[in-house]
Amino acid sequence: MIADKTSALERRLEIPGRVSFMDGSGELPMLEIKTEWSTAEIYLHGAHVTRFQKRDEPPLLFLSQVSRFDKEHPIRGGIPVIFPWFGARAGKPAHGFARTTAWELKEITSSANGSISLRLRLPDGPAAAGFPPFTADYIVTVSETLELQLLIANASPDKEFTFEECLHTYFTVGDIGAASIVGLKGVGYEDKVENFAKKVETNEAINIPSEVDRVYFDTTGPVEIQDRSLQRKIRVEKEGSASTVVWNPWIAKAQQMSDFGNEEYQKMVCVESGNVGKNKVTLPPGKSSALTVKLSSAPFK
Ligand code: TA6
Repeated sequence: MIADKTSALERRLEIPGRVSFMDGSGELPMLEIKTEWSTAEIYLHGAHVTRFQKRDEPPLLFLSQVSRFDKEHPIRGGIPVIFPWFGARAGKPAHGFARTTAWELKEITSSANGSISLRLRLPDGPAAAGFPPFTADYIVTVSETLELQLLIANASPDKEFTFEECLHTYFTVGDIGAASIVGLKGVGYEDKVENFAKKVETNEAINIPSEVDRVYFDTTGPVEIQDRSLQRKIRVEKEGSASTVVWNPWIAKAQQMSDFGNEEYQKMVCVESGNVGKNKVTLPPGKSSALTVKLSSAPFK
């Protein structure tokens, strides 16, 4: 039952009718946030936003129907928080430990403009061994848009802190064959599907006709997902981020992933905002960084 898993502090943070604690899937603690425009769901496990849905719109975020919901595994879909490394790392879990750690809820703010903000903190733990002391806070603001801010501070008096970070967002599309990504023309990228071959994007509108797994570097501009099937465009604006990752596993990879449905590749695309690879962050002692992403949507014909 949720009662025994929710601390008195967390209970005190609830806002009747707007922010409620409940048992999510797998009995993992989850917060449901309701605003006049939208509903959102966030798990303490991985500080993972799994749902953002505006009134009269399909969900903005894709969540796999066969995702695992347990303390050991990341949730498949929504917005995994990738930190302090991106991708594979020898002897370590892929994409860091933040997405499989239970974050602490520190604060809930209800603003006069009707938005709700949550601040969560990544607790210290053995997984962080080998890194200088740091703090990682995540602020999620729900309104007509969804805003996310990952704040990293190097608490070391004398050591640099180098890390990668990425908000690995899974977006819903009506039909991957009728969706395009705009905003990356002329940007250099590494194509993981072709053994990290270095390329430059030549397309104004990127279509997804097969497996796509690309890291675009040195790009700070907005990206738009144009969905002709749902007649919706999703805008990804960001600050403090120099990398954009575009991913769709397509058929073969979908079949290899036990927590992803074989046909689900048709209904999602990841457009991720972060600082990875050559864009990784190095913070001097005592310094901090902010990765900010704002997600919005509008009709698209
Ligand atoms: O962000 C793209 C990517 O790095 C892909 O290479 C693919 O592995 C994807 O992330 C999912 O990774 P995961 O560890 O969640 O299965």
